[in-house]
Amino acid sequence: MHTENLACSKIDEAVAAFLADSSSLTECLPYGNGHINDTFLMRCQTPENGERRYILQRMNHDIFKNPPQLMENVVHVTQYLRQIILSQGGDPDRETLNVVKTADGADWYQDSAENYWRVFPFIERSMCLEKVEGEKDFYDSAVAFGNFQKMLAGFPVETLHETIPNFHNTVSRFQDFKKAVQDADPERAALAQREIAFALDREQDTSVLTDLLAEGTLPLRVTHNDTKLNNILFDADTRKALCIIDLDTVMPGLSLYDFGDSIRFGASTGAEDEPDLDKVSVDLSLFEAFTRGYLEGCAGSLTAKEIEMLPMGAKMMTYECGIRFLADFLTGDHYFKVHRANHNLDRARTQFKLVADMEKKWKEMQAIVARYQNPL
Ligand code: ADP
Ligand code: GN1
Ligand code: MG
Repeated sequence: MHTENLACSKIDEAVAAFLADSSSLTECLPYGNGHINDTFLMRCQTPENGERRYILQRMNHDIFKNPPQLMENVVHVTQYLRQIILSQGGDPDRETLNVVKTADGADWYQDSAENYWRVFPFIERSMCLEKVEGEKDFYDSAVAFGNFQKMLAGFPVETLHETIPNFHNTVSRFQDFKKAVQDADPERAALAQREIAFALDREQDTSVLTDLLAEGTLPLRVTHNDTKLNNILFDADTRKALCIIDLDTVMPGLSLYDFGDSIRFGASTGAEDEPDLDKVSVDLSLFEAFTRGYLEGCAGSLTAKEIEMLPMGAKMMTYECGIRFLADFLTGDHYFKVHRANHNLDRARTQFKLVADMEKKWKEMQAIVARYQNPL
């Protein structure tokens, strides 16, 4: 077995907990580009000499404080989706994640170093895009995220645990950011002076969504909350959106969170960590494609106020992600995985460049949304 580069020593224990016969494992290597969990691709030989692949993940329990509760959400949500997909004649083995049990019948495994592990079947003949390659892909992802929310509209929301409290509460994120500025490493703070000022200047925006939620103007729904493009798998044969993954943050939330988080990642002309800011701007054609797809996927379930606020959702999710990256940079990169010096600062810069560009293109973004709100 190849176990090159394995991030944690107890992985063998985890593999043994999930596989009836550990000797069937032929390879286990780090996989994917997630910023949070440690993800591995396991290849196993079947008794018929075929191959079966699985995703093995060590859940990040610094971030997700209660992995058993998180897994209860994931099991509950995937079983619910499975029933809906079946009732619609779909293929639940490909259109939703499925949790693989340990040999003891549990949904997760805790190793002797207190790491929490889980396994999903690898969804074969699928692909994960790290960047939008065309309007059609982005539109498809929008329909899928809208449809995901629609499928979960009847989910018993009171049974969901809050896996990260205040995840998209921008007011509370701003408080955390200000604390990070106070506690910042001085050299890092000096490098990020302009970005800190940019973020502080926009304090008055931070309560827009929380106020509308508190006064009941925007409805609470079951949302995904982490709708970036690499949290969706596309069918490799048809290139259609196939399966929404990374269900760790499925929680009550605003539709604007899902819309906005997709826009901040997918409607940018540059990568999330592009160091050359000249390459980073909001592509309005992509913004329009996503708006069209998301409203189609939600199939009439969004209120007029939600639709009107879509541009604000995009701006606030981009700003919020920017202050999260910047806070992490200032305090030593403990949250998001980093792969080079100043990586989180580069990420924060792209988010703020996008916020500034949205402010410039605000009227156009509103006009695009209005066209879909009042179709001719
Ligand atoms: P993180 O929370 O760290 O972002 P994800 O759950 O998103 O972790 O997984 C990381 C990557 O692994 C995904 O972006 C995707 O490429 C891949 N992946 C995750 N689950 C599956 C699966 N069941 N089948 C195929 N690929 C998967
Ligand atoms: C993280 O897990 P991943 O890589 O899909 C983060 C999101 C951020 C995103 C930025 C649980 O998403 O909130 O928007 O990075 N997830 C968590 O790329 O914090
Ligand atoms: Mg992910």
